[in-house]
Amino acid sequence: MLRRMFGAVACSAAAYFAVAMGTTGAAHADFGHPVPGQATLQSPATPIMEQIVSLYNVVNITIIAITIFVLLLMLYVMYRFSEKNNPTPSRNAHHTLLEVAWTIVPILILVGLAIPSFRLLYDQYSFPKPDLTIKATANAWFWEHEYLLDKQEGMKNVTITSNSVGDEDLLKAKLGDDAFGEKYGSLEGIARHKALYADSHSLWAESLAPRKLAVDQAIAVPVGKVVHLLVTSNDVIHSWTIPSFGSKMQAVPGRTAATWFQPTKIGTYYGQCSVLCGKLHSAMPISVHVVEQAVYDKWMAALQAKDKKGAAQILKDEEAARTPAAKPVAQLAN
Ligand SMILES: [Cu+2]
Repeated sequence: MLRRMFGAVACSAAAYFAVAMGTTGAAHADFGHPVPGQATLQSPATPIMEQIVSLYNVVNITIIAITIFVLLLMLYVMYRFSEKNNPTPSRNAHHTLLEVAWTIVPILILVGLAIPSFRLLYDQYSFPKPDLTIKATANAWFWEHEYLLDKQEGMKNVTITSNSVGDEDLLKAKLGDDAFGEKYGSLEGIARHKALYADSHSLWAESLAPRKLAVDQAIAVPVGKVVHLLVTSNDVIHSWTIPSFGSKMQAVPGRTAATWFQPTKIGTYYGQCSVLCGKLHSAMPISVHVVEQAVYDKWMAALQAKDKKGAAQILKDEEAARTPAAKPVAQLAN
């Protein structure tokens, strides 16, 4: 019976492991944002996030295996030691070996979980030498990213302000301000919101950016480079987050915190402010383009020449070139 029980645990753990690896590893490989139906973490784009995903898998498998083991044990005990099957109960009150085992085994399991967990914590707070330092400043309700470059010859610091792009912005860009005013000017409140949502649907389908995560000016970092990110705030507490990087840091006014990431995959990665900061908390998305060094240099040269439009276009062209035509469109819930 015991052998059969352990067999069942091993089987279900293996099955779960296959599912977990499939969903976190392959299915979302090309996205830097959540997708409909997603049940697990976003795909990793940094070594730290890879560690987070594997710890998540190990902890989940352990929990599921223990739950199944306890369930089967209870069912077995209920059946085997029922009044009918076991009319004269044993008078034994102790079993030394069993008691030692049910103390030692959980300790070993906890130590086994603690080792990768402490290793991850240590790695998250061990900052490798930076290739690039960016200071992210949170404002109600947008992010500013200042590239700290003035130690390099001929370079100035540049600041990129990222504002959220909404349904209204997309429709205005398509129709022009006058036509937009004529069509939607008389609408108010929920009616306006509903009309804008319905009419912008097809525009979002064409857009490369997911709805609710799009920004007007994204930032870019070169692939494979270590980026230090200093995080602070101008008003209330916000939080800078890119799930695929495994980076999350509170932005506290009057203080500067730091995190780091080393993106290893080219792509566009999205995140949001992750601390409830007020009315327009949802309008604080973050978009980071991870690009080849040459593209980054071109983009930075445009920014140094104060050509923000040109810089944004460089990122847009690069994204369009690497995005397959039949890109699945992520429509986040309204
Ligand atoms: Cu917020």
